[in-house]
Amino acid sequence: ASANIGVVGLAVMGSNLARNLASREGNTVAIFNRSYEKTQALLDEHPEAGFVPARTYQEFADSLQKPRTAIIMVKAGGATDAVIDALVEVFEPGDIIVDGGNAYFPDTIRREKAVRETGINFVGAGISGGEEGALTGPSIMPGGSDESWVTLGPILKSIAAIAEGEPCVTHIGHDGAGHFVKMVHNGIEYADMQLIAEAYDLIRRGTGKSPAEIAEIFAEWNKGELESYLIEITAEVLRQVDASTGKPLVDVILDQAGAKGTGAWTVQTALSLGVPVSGIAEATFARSLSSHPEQRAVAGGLPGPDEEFTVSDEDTEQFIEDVRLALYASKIVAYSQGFDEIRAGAAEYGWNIDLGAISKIWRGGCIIRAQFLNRIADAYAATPDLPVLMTAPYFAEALARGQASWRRVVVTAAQAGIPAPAFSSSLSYYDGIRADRLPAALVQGQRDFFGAHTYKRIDKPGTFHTLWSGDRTEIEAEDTH
Ligand code: NBP
Repeated sequence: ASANIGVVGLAVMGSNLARNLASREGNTVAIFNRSYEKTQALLDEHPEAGFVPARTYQEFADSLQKPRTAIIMVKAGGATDAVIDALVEVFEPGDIIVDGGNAYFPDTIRREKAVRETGINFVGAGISGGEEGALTGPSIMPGGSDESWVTLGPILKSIAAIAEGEPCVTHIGHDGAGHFVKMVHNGIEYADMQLIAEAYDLIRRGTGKSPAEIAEIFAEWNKGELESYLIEITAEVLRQVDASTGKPLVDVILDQAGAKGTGAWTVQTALSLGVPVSGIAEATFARSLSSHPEQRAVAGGLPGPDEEFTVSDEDTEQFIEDVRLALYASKIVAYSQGFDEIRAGAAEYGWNIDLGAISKIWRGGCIIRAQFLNRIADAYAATPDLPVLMTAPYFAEALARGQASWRRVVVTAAQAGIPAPAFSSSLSYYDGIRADRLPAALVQGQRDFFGAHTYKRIDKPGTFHTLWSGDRTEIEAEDTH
């Protein structure tokens, strides 16, 4: 046995992760892929990596020093189960199996429980950063046992991205905690992307600026508080000219956004936890709306506003600044909601999650990396049990500074007939959560009327019901919610 770490699954993510591991001091990497061609190709292309190839799972296990550590990077779902079953056959108690794919966290909880019964450790680790990150340094979100982390921690720290001197990996919590946090990361990513897209759309349709001109605006924004990987790549995409038509590339790309499901998982999970992640939900639904050409074709005939929307030259600068501030405020809401979901998930599943540590490991390697995450880390450092992230002084100030602009942008979008679901739902969330009183009181009244669901009063304890179909007097009732 000559390898200290192994990788199973050598498609783009696995081969890049294997190369990343091999490039670090002291690592010898065993590699295995179901079909041997991929193993051979990786050996041929990267002789410098010193990989130890295996043709069978048994050979793979034999090539690993004990306790064995292997990272699985295969297609999420049935393929992951197949590989786990095969590894369990050839591994021994004390060995560690890591699933680095995009698993749905309930699957990870199930797998961890099943594998633990064999004495083998199982760690579900979210890995973000795409193929580039896998090769040069991803952000890694491992769950699993404390015992596994002792062995795995140093290895993962050696391959993770570095942000401000710290590796972008931390032990998130037990069993499915890592994949849960990776899921919410992706949900936040959906919201961030949709907000940027809405900002672009408003500026383009309001001012008539070209994609290349808007690219310059985003590049400028990237020097300030919005600085982030997603803003940076947005400028790159908007600058790109299509070789075959000479048009801006963004104008020839079909306007139907795809999704691999992690946004939907984030929203489904939030619904069952009762956490309003409205920004992420709207971003996910916006992709769905875009991807129904048959509906859009018939709905295209529905009327919009009578007047055409144009921002005058003299108002252009203010309008763009308004959009920037609306984007920043909505982004704060989206992150606040995402962290709320992690907090609720931790409570539900019994994970001891350090929210500040999560914001730190997202500063590098992953798709939502941004300066902004330092502010989130500061907020949780000051108040670890902060109930609503956006109420931290730094964010509350930013929202106060941006809210007039934010409101103008949402009004403008509505009047102009430009969809801005993430901007407007974020603003509604902000106004909802800060409201003294909500019309939920009326909803409770309605529920009591048709279903005797009862209500509580503001002026005395107890649970009450009005005899709606009788004489409409109020009685004390059992609490049925
Ligand atoms: P894919 O998701 O395309 O999976 C291909 C790999 O799965 C191949 O190695 C294939 O082997 C293997 N595989 C399959 Br399919 N069924 C198998 C089975 N029954 N037994 C053993 N191996 C099997 O690869 P990828 O795009 O590199 O992604 C790997 C993982 O990383 C996925 O879970 C994905 O969701 C995740 N991912 C993450 C990011 C990110 O940014 N974090 C990006 C992309 C992907 P074969 O060669 O024999 O067919």
